Amino acid sequence: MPATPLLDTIRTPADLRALEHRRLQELADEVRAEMIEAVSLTGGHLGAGLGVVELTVALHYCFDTPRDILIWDVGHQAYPHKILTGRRDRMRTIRQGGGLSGFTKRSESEYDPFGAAHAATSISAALGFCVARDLRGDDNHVIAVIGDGSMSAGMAYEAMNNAAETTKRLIVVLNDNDMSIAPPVGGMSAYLTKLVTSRTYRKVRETAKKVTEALGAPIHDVAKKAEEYARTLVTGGTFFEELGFHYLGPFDGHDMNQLTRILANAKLYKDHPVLIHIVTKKGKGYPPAENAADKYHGVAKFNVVTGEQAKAKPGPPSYTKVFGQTLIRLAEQDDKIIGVTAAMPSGTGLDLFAERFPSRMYDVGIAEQHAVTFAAGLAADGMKPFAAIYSTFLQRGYDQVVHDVAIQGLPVRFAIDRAGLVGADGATHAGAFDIGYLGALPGFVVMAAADEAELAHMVATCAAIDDAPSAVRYPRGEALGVPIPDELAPLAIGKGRVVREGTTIALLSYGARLADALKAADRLAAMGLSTTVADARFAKPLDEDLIRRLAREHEVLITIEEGAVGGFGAFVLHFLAKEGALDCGLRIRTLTLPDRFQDQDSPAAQIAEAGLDADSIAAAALTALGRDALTGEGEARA
Ligand SMILES: Cc1ncc(C[n+]2csc(CCOP(=O)(O)OP(=O)(O)O)c2C)c(N)n1
Repeated sequence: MPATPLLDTIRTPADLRALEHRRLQELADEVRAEMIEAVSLTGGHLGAGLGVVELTVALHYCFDTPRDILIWDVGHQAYPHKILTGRRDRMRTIRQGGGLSGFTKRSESEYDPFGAAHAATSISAALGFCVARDLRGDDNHVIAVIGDGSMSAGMAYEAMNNAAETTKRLIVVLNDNDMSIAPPVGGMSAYLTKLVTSRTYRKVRETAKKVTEALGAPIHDVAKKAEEYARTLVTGGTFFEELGFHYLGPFDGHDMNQLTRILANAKLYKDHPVLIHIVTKKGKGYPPAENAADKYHGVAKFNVVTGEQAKAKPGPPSYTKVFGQTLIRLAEQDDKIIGVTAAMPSGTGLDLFAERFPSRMYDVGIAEQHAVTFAAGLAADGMKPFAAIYSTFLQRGYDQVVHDVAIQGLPVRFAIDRAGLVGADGATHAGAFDIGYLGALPGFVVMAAADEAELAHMVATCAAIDDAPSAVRYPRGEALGVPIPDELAPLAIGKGRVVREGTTIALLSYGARLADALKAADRLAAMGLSTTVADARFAKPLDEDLIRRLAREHEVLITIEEGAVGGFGAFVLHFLAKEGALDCGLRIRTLTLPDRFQDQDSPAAQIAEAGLDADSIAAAALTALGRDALTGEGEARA
């Protein structure tokens, strides 16, 4: 355990504010050590939090939280904030079942006024708090902290564009560590670098400060005037100024004196929103993180001394990797295939594609909406774009999926990773809704992979579909170890497959729950219940012949999917109702995720909680038959 004598005296930020200023850095050092120790035991987000330790201490020192509203963008950097806001004793439960969330969460603490996990929501939310305050006639401060990576997202600009005409008092801290998860991309990133590296700017700012000091102005006026001189003299106003912000910076975000001075100073601005540009180092203070290419953005458990992370047991590759490798195979035969990612090259497996085809891979930044319409443009001009986007992040681009892709029938291929429950990342990252939101769109081909060989075939199927949008969903994590065939044949569109023939019960699985459906069938067989297991493959178009047959020839039909209510099961029910097939007493049950947001837990515990493991599937079939869910006792109907 790190020695934490000062931190031991801090239960809430009020205790921190009672400290002498000269002790703040000492506290920051202890918070950093505590965070490294805690995350080494749990795994989680490390680099981003280490980079904002000084900022976190300074913010709680300068502002009266929770009365002053502090909103962290994404929330993955809020571990130091959690340590300082009464959650230190639960840090070792982070991202585990029943433990702290890995992000900010309203229900967790009054110091988390707004929850997050998706990027670039902080300025909009903060603006809402500002207006509520202004309408109430209150005088609390509102601060949003946003990273340079998140500044690549459209929402940040929508909010900044709207800020100055909406409130006079908002503080935005731009935490510029020149990193997203991967290196940041785009014009704004280049612009920020220019601001930071502009030596003339820095020099003039320093000179201006000295001049103002010499004139004997009070300390806060000194900083303010110095910035104004520097701005006028060198930049003539920045991009942020044009949007109506006072721009202050760039400052060293690890210099406690500078940070507390500038934050105190920012409180004085009452006529315009303020943007404070600080420069920090992702992974600061922990050499293994500072030196790693990814700055230890997200880590497994690790050895504090060496920084070495626990290795996953050798096993099958992840679905992500299978997708990346398959796309490379296909792209070798087809030079129209293009990879598109929204700031997630390694998360989507497109980093592999980028190594092989650097000129055919586009990282557009944290900009899912743009990624989708950019891909639509590519498709409209004859290319074959694969937009690889997590299910949860594609939600942000949904209007673009509808308006730019589906209505125009453009053959954009969507590779939907992290479909289904995602374990430690919890509800904000769960891929719960894509089956419903894509299956609702006319003309879309919507698939889910039951294993990695299926995924490879489905990616090949997407590549072959040139007259319609298509999508394939697949889960987080390791695949099943099923060999991937040498020949990748496109599947027959809208056709499922029967994996096991039976007579009494039909289990119709859509996607990666198939393995558990087969296990459930084994259990049922052991009770003498003959069970058919089918893999639907497609949620759209549905395999109507298969569904008709399963409904006609079995007493019970169970649909299984790792997605929200209103997905595959609903489509099957809708079809059967239309056919009148439900009028004859078919016993049908739809197994989906529960109709509530599930918190983080181990993947197996989440699946069991959702009632989608083998035992739950078997129990659902037994109950539908009127038998005991556990023992299977009771009589099946003749
Ligand atoms: C809408 C959305 N897309 C993608 C992500 C995945 N993601 C999480 S953090 C992150 C990088 C954020 O970079 P930055 O804001 O600079 O913060 P840093 O980690 O560098 O502190 C990304 C892309 C996300 N959270 N939300």
